[in-house]
Amino acid sequence: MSREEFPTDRPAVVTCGLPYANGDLHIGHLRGYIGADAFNRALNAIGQQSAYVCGSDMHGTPVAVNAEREGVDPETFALGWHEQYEETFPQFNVDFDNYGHTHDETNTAITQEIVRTLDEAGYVYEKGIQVAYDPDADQYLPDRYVEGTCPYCGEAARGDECDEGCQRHLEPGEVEEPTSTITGNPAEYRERRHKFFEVSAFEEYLTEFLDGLEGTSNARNQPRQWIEDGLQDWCITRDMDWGIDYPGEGGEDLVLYVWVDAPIEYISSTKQYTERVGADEYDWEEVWRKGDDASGSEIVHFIGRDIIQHHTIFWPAMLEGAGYNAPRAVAATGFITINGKGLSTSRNRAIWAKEYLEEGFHPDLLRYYLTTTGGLQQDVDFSWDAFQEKVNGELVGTVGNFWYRSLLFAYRNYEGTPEAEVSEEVQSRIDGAIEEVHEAINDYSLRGIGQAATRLAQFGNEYIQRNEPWKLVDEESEARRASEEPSGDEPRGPDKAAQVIRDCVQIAKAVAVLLEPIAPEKTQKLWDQLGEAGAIEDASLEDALEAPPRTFEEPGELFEKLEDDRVAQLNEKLEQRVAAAAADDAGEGEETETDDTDDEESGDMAEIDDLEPLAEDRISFDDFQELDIRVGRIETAEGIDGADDLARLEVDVGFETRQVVAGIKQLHDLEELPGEKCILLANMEPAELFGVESNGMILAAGEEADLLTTHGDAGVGEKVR
Ligand code: B3M
Ligand code: ZN
Repeated sequence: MSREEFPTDRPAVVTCGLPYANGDLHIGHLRGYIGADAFNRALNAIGQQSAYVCGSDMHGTPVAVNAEREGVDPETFALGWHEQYEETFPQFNVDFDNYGHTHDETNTAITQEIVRTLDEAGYVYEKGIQVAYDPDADQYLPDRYVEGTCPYCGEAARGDECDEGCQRHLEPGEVEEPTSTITGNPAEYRERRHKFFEVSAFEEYLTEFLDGLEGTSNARNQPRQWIEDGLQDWCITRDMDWGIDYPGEGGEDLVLYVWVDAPIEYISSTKQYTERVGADEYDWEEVWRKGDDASGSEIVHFIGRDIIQHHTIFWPAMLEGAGYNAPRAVAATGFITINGKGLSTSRNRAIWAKEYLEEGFHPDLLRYYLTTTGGLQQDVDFSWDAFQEKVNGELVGTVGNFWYRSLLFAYRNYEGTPEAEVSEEVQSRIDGAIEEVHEAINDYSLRGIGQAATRLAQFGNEYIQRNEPWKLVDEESEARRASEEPSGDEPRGPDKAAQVIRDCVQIAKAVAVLLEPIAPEKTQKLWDQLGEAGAIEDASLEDALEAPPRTFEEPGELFEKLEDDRVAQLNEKLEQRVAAAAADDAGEGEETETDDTDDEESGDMAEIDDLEPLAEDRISFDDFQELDIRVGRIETAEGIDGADDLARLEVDVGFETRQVVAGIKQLHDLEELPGEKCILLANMEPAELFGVESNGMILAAGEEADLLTTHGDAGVGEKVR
């Protein structure tokens, strides 16, 4: 089913996964909030009515565990963080139309109403299950109170999520070798009665829903696999005090699982927005309530790729069961790595929101970096060096340079916008850029939006260079001195100069209009410099073609170069911070992360006589660099019919999934491989084996084809260097 393109005449809502109100915000969070904010601004710019709503996620063990650690009750603890987030987001120009939280009255009421509706419709049932219990702490161990091993991929996992491995949601009792995070003791199991939501009843609905779902491809493909594997019903209650009370009978001592009320905040927050501005301006029910209009909703969710299952299985099933509209799109973004390594808050390997601002950097620089470095699905690496390159190259060198030189020239020679018509060439180039933004929006490509603007500025620089208006202006004064008009058919001198500068001013304005979703504050400054009235965020993309005011003041430069010594300083600070955290860790003698391997000796030394001698010939570092070796994750593995040794693998390499043929059929239990990380030579020439194309080579060692892997936090898609 293909949907009517944006803009449509129905109101849209853009949301972003709710931050748990449990700690400082960092660059990993910001990627999502900034991205969704930019998308919402872009929708507005093309005339799509849209609201951007979100809220703090106050419940669940992520909050309770951290509150307990601080010795504060969870409500006070969560509210404290909530208030901080409310202050922090605007500092990054993240402009929510409503920012609520899951513990408020609106969300409590809507959550309980939805659960009651599901119950009345027969989708909720009670069942006895084994729940982890810590006898020493005399406490049940929901979710983050228990850790163990993922039954699907074997990675270390939390009670309700395989956060280090396959990212699956885990049901109570599923995690293997469970230990209590309170005492470190092995958990016992006890029988408890809990409420279940019958997700399995929605198999057909969800299959169809996924076929029509827009956004990133991972948000369609992963859940398809989960459906194929068989949908499990979902336990929606927990043995805790902190949360929203289960509203029906038989659940008096239970609260709802945090993942029930968290997404419902998307609805609640939209409702609060309507309550503030009035239904005439924005009607939340038109967005969320299922009406007669079968053409679907304009609900767009931005989320992290670790919570796809919640948004594409549980959530649409709940919405459908309770009579609400399902999302039009789920855009699942990749993670942020820092200097090529996984972001780790406990290792202090992160760029904190506060820290970034305290360093004195403008929020729009980070907005630009995070939205235009890599596609949505890709993991994006942040390093101060890459940040510097992007800022100096694209923002200072291309956009800022073009803005400043064209406006300054216009100001000095014409005191503003020269009186001339915009040339056809420039008019159609701007039209093209506007079209690119439309396409990017409909592809959910933030990078596409940013690139449309930056490329237009690039064109502006080339245009000014090619037409050399400074020479034309000189010709004007020479001509005046010689009191003769320049000859030739083409207008030369003053007319031509005015024409070129008129074009440049228009391009400068258009770049600002196009870039506004990503750099709202900097583009507002350019808007002011052009003498435009009002807010650039209220401008529509078409305004890019409207003439700026005739006169304006002397412009100033809007971007500042980031110097090498500053970057060196920032790098050092970050290194020291990470080292200090590691030292603390070692001092305490306890692991704070689960991804460290233990010291167990495995893989003994091979017999020297059996080894291939070391190569005599050396290769250069450049030669090595030519090998594009990546961390991958095996998605599927199956034998190739007719070939004794060969297996066909599908390997996720971050940007795409590669089909690879490997001689491991006899040597590995193929069913065990999905979910395993592997190392892949990605730029191996493609080859065909038994009629199957192999597009890469899995690296293995030894007679048994021991598959190479990584043991730390290197993410999928990362380059081996
Ligand atoms: N609070 C944070 C996360 O898992 C979680 C998101 C809720 S979105 C409804 O990324
Ligand atoms: Zn797993």
